[in-house]
Formats: sequence, structure tokens, C-alpha cells
Amino acid sequence: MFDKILIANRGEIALRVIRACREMGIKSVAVHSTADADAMHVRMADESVCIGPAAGTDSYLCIPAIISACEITGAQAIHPGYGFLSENARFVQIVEDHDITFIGPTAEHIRVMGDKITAKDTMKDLGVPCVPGSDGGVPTLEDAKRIGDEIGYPVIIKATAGGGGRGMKVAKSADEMEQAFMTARAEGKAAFGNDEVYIEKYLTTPRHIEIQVFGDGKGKAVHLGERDCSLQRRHQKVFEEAPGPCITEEERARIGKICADAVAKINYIGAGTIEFLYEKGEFYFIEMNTRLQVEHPVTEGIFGVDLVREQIRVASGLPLSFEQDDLEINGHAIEVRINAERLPNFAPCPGKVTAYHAPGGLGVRMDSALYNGYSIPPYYDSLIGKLIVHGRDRTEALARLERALSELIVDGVDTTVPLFNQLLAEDDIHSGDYNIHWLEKWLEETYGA
Ligand code: MV4
Repeated sequence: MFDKILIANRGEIALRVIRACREMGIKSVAVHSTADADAMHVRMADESVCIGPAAGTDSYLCIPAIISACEITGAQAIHPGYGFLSENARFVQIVEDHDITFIGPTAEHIRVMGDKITAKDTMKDLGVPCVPGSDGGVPTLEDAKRIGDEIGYPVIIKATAGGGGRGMKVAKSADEMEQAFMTARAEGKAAFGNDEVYIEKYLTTPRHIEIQVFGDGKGKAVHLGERDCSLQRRHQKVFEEAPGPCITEEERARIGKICADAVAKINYIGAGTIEFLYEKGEFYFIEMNTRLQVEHPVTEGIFGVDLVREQIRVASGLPLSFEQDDLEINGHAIEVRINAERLPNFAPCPGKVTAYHAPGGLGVRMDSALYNGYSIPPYYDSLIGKLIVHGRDRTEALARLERALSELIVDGVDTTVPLFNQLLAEDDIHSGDYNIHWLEKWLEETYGA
């Protein structure tokens, strides 16, 4: 086992990893920008190193500075958290070339899953159900039109290097194909330097269901059920839950086994998430994320496992601490993302937090790096906390969420908390009757366009 791990991240996820390290008797090294000198992750780690100026590109994304911090402190492994360098295959290769262990998948798996066409090809070969569409890239407009006629409209054109909804265009009919195809290509080129696109049947009202998988890198893997992350605004998740309100035990077992078998077969190591669209009882693979996700705590809540601990274990060569048959779902968990943003436009709202009080009590977990008097810097993501509640069933979890939100105090900045109070008054939220378009429609009806 490692005796020192460097965390190449900030905020609540850096704390999350430091906590796992401390419970495992592993020393932690925080890295930080000049803007984060007073950040909680710096205070909570055993050691810290300043790696550059405020801008993320000059600090948390600066590979040479992070490698140097590892060498100076003698850290044997790097945990990347989410975002920043967590899915950067070149970074992983450099880390390994310096005889440092990357706590996550191999550079090759990150590369394969980072390109959506090779990801889909790989998953299809492994027996994972995919959205019907082009087999691979679509080089010309003529090809695109032929495929559109074959699979039937509406279709969606996606940039292979895309993500977060960028480089994605819907064509409702053949006469929209030229515009959609050209725009998707141009956006892929502009945003990612890659104009390769592929085409899928456009599913009109799916839910976003993602399966948590975990591999030991030696041909063994398990699944930890699904999360429903359909409540999103502009591809930013705001509310996530596990288990999915519409998924049966049989469906979970079936799709879960398909996913676990798939990642076992490629000797996948560490945490991964296989994303699906779910419509009319069918799962359709869209993408795989090769990192620990923001919403991992809802899975931890219902299975009672520490996913970061397992990441560290498998990275050091140990087996997972459980097998598939040991895993059993206990109750229901919900996470809401608390962002320093002003409603209704979700405009970032950095600034000084004049008062902070975290909720507590049975079934309440608050993952946040806030403290009284902390100044939220304007340079990074606006996520300032995740409130995760657990109950014996969904009804209890929703009541607990409402109760915990009533205890939370964040003064001095605007947050997304009022949004959650309003959502908790909606029948569709209580019945679980929502899809990927529900929140944007609701925001439009509630606040106007
Ligand atoms: C789709 C789709 C409908 N049909 N693919 C959006 C981000 C990217 N990860 C995939 N996305 C979608 N792919 C097909 N074939 C609808 C979306 C989509 C979406 C997916 C998940 C969660 C929220 C979404 C919001 C808009 C569109």
C-alpha cells in the first residue's frame, strides 16, 4: 500500500480523497494555486505544495508542476479527482513514465473511451446495447443523408471528441441534415480540433441512467447499480439519485451484469461509469466516463462502500474489498449540487461566505470545502457543496432532503438551494416522473425563457 498520495484537485473532491487516505493510514499531499492558499483542502492535507497562479491552466492543469510536487514530497501515487486532469491520457502516460501510480484507469482505456466512436465500437463488441446509428464515423454529407434515410429521422449528429453536449446537433428531417452535419463538424473542430462525427437515432424523451462499474485490472469487475441523473440544465446535473426510480431489480441485474462483464473483459481498473439513455424499458449506451463522478456518494450511500478506498486499493494492486454477491441495496439516496450561482440564470456568484452551517442528523452527508469567512474564488467551477441524503425509501429520502436543506446556511453568496426547495414542491419529483428535458421545461414554465 502507498504511504503518501498527492491529490491533483481542489474543493470538496480533494477533501473526499484526503478523508479516504486518512482512514487508510496514508499521508496526503494537497496541491493548490495561489488563489487557494487558504482553501480547506490545503488545511486538511498533511502537506501542501503551491503549484502555480490562480488560472486552472497554470496550476491544477499544469502537468510539470504536479509531477514536481510529487517528486518533492515523495508521493507515490496521484489521485486526480474529477475534472481537471482526471481523463487526460497524456497526463496518465507522463505520471507512469515517472514511476508514479495514477489512481485510475490506464492511459489506453482513457484514450479509447475519450473518443466516442471508439468507445461505442468497443462497447458494441463487448455486447453492450447501443443506440442504433452509423457504424463509426460519417465522413461526408452524402453518407450522412444516406444514414439518415436508413435509420429514420429524427437523428442526432455527434462530434466523436464531444462531451458536455458540445458538438451535438439534431436533424428532425432530411432537409435539416446539411445544416446539422456541418455545424456538428465545425463545433467539433473548433472545440476539440477534431471534426469527425457519427450519427444516431435521436431518442426524444429518454432518462439518463448510468451504471457504476469497478474493475480490479486483472479481469474481475463488479457493478454497483445505477444512478438516475436525468435532472440536468445545459448538460450540468443538478439532482441525482440511486436507485433509479423507474428501474426494476431484474433490469438492474441484467444491465449491471452486461456492464461488469464488459469492463472485466478489457481488464479495466478502478471506477467507471457507463452512461445510457433509457426509454421504453430499453438501455442504449452513449458514453463511458473513466473517472470517479461527482455523484458517486449516492451509490456509496445505498451500498455502504467507500469508492475512493476501493480506487486506492486496486491502484496499489490489492483486490476489491467485496464481490458482486456481497453487494446489496439499502434504501434510497439523493444528491443535490449546491452551486454558487444566482437564479434564474445560474450566473456564477463567487464571493465571501459570511456564514456557513452544514446540516446534520441521521442520513445526511454534506461534502463541501466551505467554512465561515471563506472567499469563493471566481476562477473555478461553481460547485460549493453536495448535500447527500439517505433514507429507507425514496419518500423518506425526499423528506430528509427537505429537512436538511432547511438547516443549511450559506450566507453572502447566492446558491442553487432555492431551486431545490421549489423542486420539492413538484408532484413529478415525488412520483419520479421526469426525463432529460423535464428540468429545462420546468425552468422555462417557472421563470420564462
Ligand atoms: C442523445 C440524446 C438523444 N438521442 N443521443 C447529451 C450529452 C451527451 N452525453 C449525450 N446527450 C444526448 N445524447 C441520442 N441518440 C439526448 C442527449 C441529451 C441528454 C442526454 C443526457 C442527459 C441530458 C441530455 C440533455 C439533452 C440531450
